[in-house]
Amino acid sequence: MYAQMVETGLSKVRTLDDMSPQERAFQARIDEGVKIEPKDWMPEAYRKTLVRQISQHAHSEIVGQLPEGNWVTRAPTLERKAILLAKIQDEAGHGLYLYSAAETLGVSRDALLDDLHAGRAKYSSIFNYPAISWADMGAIGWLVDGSAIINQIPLCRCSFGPYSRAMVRVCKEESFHARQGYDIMLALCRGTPEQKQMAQDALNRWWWPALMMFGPSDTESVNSAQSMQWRIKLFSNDELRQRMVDQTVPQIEYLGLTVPDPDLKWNEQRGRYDFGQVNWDEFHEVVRGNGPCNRERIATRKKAYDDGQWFREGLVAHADKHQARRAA
Ligand code: BYC
Repeated sequence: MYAQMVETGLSKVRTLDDMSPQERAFQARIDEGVKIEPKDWMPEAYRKTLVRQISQHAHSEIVGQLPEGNWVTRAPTLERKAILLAKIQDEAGHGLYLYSAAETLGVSRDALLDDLHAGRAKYSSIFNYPAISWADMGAIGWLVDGSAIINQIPLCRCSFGPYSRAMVRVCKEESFHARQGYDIMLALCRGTPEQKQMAQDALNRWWWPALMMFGPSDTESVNSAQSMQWRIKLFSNDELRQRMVDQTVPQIEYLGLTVPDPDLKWNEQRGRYDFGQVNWDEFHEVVRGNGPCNRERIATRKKAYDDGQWFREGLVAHADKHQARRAA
């Protein structure tokens, strides 16, 4: 198994017998559906798990701006450009809500960003793939944001208050993102044969990486059991991946495209699709930092951060000036 970046101090799921009275009371609140707020007592491992997941999620949002940023200057119409810009800007906002939610747990945004820039932090594997054609803007909105919605709608009900509230707004915006992606695909599929081929090519390249977004299979998912006990996760990785397939295949059929999976088959008994094996070797390589664009993504983020230093300093100087005036 590839390395865990954060040691939460837990090697197995804690049963009620393993817990102190305080931990038992905490688990009881979770089981009753009570939201945990930043000032409430919480087990250190719960706090660390949240910092890990929320910060990885925040990093994914801001690194996730990069593949689409590549197409802002080349969008085919002014309208498409305005929509794409708005979507990318939304992702920056999602990063902000999430870093803020992480900060309520006692970590600083600067420290989290240091980890990202130093390659110590994870972010979603999906953003290490290149966006090489305009059709990729359609596939990303539709499949990547579509997967994000499937993963994040349950998180609106997760046990940690600031994270769950951030997710409500994020999910509303993701719905617009997925819709605009599908709209691009629809336009291409109703266009010339070459345009439809572009759409098929984008689907072929983004389908499997999108399924990898849900994380390793349940048998390999080291964090799932404890996170589910704490209601940080509500559904398993495989369950959400299956929902993605079931929801998306009819949309692919409507576009008149082909699912790039020879093993995909409707299973009458289960009432769900059976589908082929994800290439987990590829997933692990990408998560280890060896995907097609990992180095480029981190270098671009670092440069954006360094280039923005003067602006952050300006903001702080402005805030200090106002504070001094108020104090005088
Ligand atoms: N890529 O035990 P597991 C978006 C890591 S943003 C990289 O199952 P967990 C969007 C995992 O972190 C998309 N790493 O972990 C943005 C863990 O490593 P550590 C991001 C992955 O946490 C802009 C290890 O593998 N969404 O959609 O229980 C534009 C073992 O996995 C990946 C979120 O972050 C991956 N795909 O479950 C458009 C949602 N998968 O930390 C769209 C919130 C797994 O032990 N996060 N790993 O070293 C989650 O729901 C969960 O963290 C995951 C993983 C389902 C992702």
